[in-house]
Amino acid sequence: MLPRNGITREEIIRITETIRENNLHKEELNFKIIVIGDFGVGKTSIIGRFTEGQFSSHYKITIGADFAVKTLEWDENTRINLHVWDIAGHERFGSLLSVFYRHAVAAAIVFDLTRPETFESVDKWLIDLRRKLQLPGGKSLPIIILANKGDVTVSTVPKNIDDYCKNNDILAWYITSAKNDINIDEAMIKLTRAALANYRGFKCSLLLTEDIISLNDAPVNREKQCC
Ligand SMILES: Nc1nc2c(ncn2[C@@H]2O[C@H](COP(=O)(O)OP(=O)(O)O)[C@@H](O)[C@H]2O)c(=O)[nH]1
Ligand SMILES: [Mg+2]
Repeated sequence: MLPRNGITREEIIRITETIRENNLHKEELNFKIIVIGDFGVGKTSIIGRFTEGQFSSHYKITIGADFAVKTLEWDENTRINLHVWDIAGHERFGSLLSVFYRHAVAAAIVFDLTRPETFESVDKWLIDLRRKLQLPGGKSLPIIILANKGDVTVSTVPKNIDDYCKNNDILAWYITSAKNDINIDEAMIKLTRAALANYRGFKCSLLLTEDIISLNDAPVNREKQCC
């Protein structure tokens, strides 16, 4: 067989097969993460930065509910496809259709440091989110707050933001910049880690329930490792 760029066809097939085999054992998870907040705070830019590694200063209004996917090779056993959902011009109402929230496992609420009044809206978004999205098993939804456009100013960070997060069961908050790529990956990884812990905890409690049911059916001594 003729070599192509120095690699034979057989070698290409062998390498492809090795990659396929290496990946077969991986658990593949699909997580929906939603990004909410007022119009113009930088949601679409943050999602673009995280999923495409790009920033465009050309103003582009998001049309229709939209999402972008980013695949994370989380560890040697786990691949996570993050479906990051963007809202679609309904920001002005501060309330979204339940279908947008459905099956989400985590959320980022964004405000704009150059318009401190957008922090006031965070509460409105949080109320809408909690009203329309409950995780199975009563788990707490991982939520982070992103104080965006930190490249322009940080003097407007709300003084009460730590207390706000503590009092409202918010996982963490970050000063971000979609423009200068500050803290976006860190924030999204933190959110994903919490969603994964929830998911594993949920699977674990399902396994335990199965155990209880089957133990009731047929009491046998056995050990089962969970998570
Ligand atoms: N300086 C700066 N501008 C940003 C940043 N993120 C977004 N923008 C700009 O803010 C405007 C609104 O951003 P966009 O992502 O469309 O906001 P959305 O309505 O929340 O989706 C656009 O002109 C962006 O270029 C940032 O981190 N820094
Ligand atoms: Mg947008």
